[in-house]
Amino acid sequence: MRIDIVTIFPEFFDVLDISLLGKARQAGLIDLSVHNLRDYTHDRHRTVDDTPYGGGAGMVMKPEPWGEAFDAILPEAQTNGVTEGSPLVIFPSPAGDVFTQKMARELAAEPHLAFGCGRYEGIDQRVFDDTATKSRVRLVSLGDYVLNGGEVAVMAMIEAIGRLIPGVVGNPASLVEESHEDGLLEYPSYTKPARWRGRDVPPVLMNGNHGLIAAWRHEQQLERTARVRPDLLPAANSKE
Ligand code: 6GU
Repeated sequence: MRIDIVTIFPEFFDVLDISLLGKARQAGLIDLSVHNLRDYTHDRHRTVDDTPYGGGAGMVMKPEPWGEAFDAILPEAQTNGVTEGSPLVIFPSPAGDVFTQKMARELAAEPHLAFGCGRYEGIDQRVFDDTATKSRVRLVSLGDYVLNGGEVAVMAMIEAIGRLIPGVVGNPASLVEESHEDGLLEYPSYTKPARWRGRDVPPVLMNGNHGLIAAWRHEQQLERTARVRPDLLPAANSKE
């Protein structure tokens, strides 16, 4: 998968050199490029923002650097326009569709994602409208709270998407058994020692009966989900 990120803080993404995603990049499974939005400005101060038309607090990101950045990064979108195969451009925004494991799975199947990280009070609306004439565009939110900019949101999305790309996670079975993959929260896990600070590992996990263990784990998942996230239960019952 190819991933492009446009940001005024390219250093934010230095951590993508390490850990699982760093290995995936070295292995050629993820081709990731980070672009500095200020490289697409032409004034001495490399200005990316200005005051809002109509007034109001804060600054708005100017359209011109964004337009030039996407023209440079998405040449195929420039020529072909919006097609099935055009790159998917994602703008992190509290005004977007909420990011879920289901969305992560859909995005992991895309050959080319481009992320535009906004800062300040937002990006001039015409950037979304213009980009949408050349490529598929989606606004995506992490949830109902406010971040200062899209960088941390994009980092979270890339981590969730990247680990679903075939080959990135060494043991694909570990993807199946985690929270949200079956619509339920994960069951509790234990390792050695069998007794720690007076607490025993549940005996069912020690008896080698895999049917009983699976049933206990499923029960734990249901109990935990009902207690912590009852909103997930109807979706889990009507599984895709
Ligand atoms: Cl995707 N961006 C920003 N700036 N704030 C957010 C968000 C995204 N998701 C939740 N809050």
